[in-house]
Amino acid sequence: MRIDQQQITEVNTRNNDIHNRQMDILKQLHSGSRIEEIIGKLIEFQVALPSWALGAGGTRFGRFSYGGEPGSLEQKIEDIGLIHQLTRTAGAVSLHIPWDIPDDIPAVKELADSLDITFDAMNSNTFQDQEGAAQSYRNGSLSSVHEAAREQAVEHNREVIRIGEKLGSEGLTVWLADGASFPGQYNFQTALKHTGESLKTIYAALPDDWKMLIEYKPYEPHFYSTVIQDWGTSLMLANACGEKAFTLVDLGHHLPNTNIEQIVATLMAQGKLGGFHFNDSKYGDDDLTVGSVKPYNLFLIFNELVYGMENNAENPPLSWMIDASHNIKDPLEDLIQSLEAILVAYAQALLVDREALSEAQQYSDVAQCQEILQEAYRTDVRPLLRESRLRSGGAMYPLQVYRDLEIRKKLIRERGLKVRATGL
Ligand code: RM4
Ligand code: MN
Ligand code: MN
Repeated sequence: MRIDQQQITEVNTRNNDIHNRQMDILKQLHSGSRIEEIIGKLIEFQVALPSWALGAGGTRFGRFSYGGEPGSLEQKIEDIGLIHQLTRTAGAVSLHIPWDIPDDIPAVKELADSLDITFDAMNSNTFQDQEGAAQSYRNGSLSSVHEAAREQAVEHNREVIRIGEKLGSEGLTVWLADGASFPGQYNFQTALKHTGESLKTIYAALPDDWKMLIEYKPYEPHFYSTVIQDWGTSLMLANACGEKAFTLVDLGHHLPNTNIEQIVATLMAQGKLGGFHFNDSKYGDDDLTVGSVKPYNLFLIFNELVYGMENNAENPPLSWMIDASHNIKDPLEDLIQSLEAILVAYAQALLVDREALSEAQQYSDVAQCQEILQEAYRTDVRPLLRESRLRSGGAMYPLQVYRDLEIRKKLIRERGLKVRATGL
């Protein structure tokens, strides 16, 4: 299903008066050229959507279908196409293998191309046993004491690279569920050593122009220890692999109140932040809609990301992905909201008067430092988002257009009420 571009243009022109006045005010408050620069950056910014995020959400206690779920990888890519058409920000998909193995690679590529969607980092999955697999990951994968299990997990990652190469992806994300549920269950040093060796073997199969992204997480699914528990462990493993290996920060993978913005700054200063997963949380890895609980925190993190992108030339361009669950919301609406929150935080961070901030820091004018940050955070930057979407052919009000055009109803008509998404 595609939206008629004409319908988007019609709604856009309906809202133009107020929008133009809002833009004028922003240009008066900040210089016109600065505003132009920010709009340019917003147009460029693209976030990958994971292939598993398009199906109905829920928790491990229950799953509530919304109807019209995508029944194939092709339909998932079509859904991303719809979001991208409305927002012009979702120009990439991040595949989870084996949940979404493409049957017909050239056809899937062609479809994605036609929707202006590229293939971002590939995600391997060694946290679930696959049907017919010789080895079980019950006792770990890359870290397992069982050599055969480690080998199978390494081979799976190699396979994911091979699929990704055919699709034009340039990255592999490794997230390990490996850990211990109880003290004494495994030897910390042995598990870490095995993991390091397994990662190096995978790294050896990494094409030259690829990045390997190593994710960390302090707990869950194991509740006593995880092998790659924090950014320090991830960085250490990445450094041991080589220059194509990087740390990936997932917002939900931290203990409460961790200073994530400082982690981002530290990694970027080392040129080692390679990927970023967006979500929000109140308690743990809640995977809530981006910006729904702690938008100021997201702004502070973006403030460091922007500083790093402007000052750390040695840090590669980041792979951005939404890694959230919509629970009881319509997935497409939820993803539109997440993209909006990401761009709001990005625009606010771009608006920070960095020169003034650096000067205030130089004089240790603490109150002024806070004023400068909050001045940017409290600016309503949404007109800038609308302007960037207007210029790139998207909808100024994506969620409103999605609802006005009754897209979910049409998807249900097309695919049925009781279909269940493949994968997760
Ligand atoms: C994990 C981790 C990975 C994601 C899986 C589904 O918690 O965040 O990035 O791919 O969930
Ligand atoms: Mn993640
Ligand atoms: Mn997670």
